[in-house]
Amino acid sequence: MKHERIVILTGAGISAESGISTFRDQGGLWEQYRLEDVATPEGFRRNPDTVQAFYNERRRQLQEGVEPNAGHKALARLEQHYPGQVLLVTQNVDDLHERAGSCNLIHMHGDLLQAWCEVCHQPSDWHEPIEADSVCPACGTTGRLRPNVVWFGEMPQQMERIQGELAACDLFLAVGTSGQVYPAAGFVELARSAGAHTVELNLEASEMNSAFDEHRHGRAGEVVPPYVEELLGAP
Ligand code: BV8
Repeated sequence: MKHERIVILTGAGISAESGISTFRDQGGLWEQYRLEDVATPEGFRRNPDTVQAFYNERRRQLQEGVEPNAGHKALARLEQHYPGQVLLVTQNVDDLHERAGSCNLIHMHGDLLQAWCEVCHQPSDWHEPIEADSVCPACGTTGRLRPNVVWFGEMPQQMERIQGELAACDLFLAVGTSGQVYPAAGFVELARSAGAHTVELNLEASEMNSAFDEHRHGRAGEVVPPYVEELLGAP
């Protein structure tokens, strides 16, 4: 087996063919909303109803006919059949990797289908809209729930574990990410300094394009499955 430990980073681009808006493409979320208003703690403090509505709408959409696509399924197939370790780190807050069958998975920017209580700091599964009078299932407090999502200026989740895995990997793949948001955009450099081979699978060259050894440009549903078959077929 050529590679013992594979780390995969995904971004919004892998969910685009499932009908979920990306952030920075034509018609993306940051064309409809100001990032500062809906994806920062300051924005939430200023206008909690606006932020809750932004995430309630995305949570609703996610549960209305959105399905994992061939890109998600190929990454799950790699985890299931590859003889080495495969860790999937996603910036996405949708549940499409889980629904495609990925298990060894980290949601570094949180999970749209969880709420987080500002009083007891516990996450809870949450598939409904979060309202001003929603009650925390863990501590019973009313009106202090927010989406369990990492906003700008907040620390992404499980960073120590991710950094340890990047320092030990020998293959790093980035799928469907523009490479504009840190610390995720810096992962390719950490992988390179660990001596890993690095591959970018994206619709077009990302901000971090020059940091990758190899590039497969195209839609995730078209470029990820054949690349996974190459990895599974390699001696
Ligand atoms: C942190 C929330 C420190 C959930 C997200 C000034 C002030 C404060 C902070 C900063 C600052 N300057 C820099 C920073 C750091 C900041 C940052 O990087 N800002 C950027 C904008 C410059 N980062 C942070 O704040 C992070 N935290 O630094 O904490 C700290 C330290 C100590 C203690 C406390 C704190 C937190 C970042 C997380 C923010 N939350 N999301 C949500 O609402 O979803 S980020 C958001 O962007 C999403 O998570 C998204 O995944 C992520 C990255 O975007 P992409 O996934 O790459 O999506 P994008 O649309 O950009 O690109 C899509 C790509 O797919 C494109 O390349 C496209 O070509 C491609 N594509 C499209 N279709 C397809 C396709 N590819 C394949 N197939 C297709 N069909």
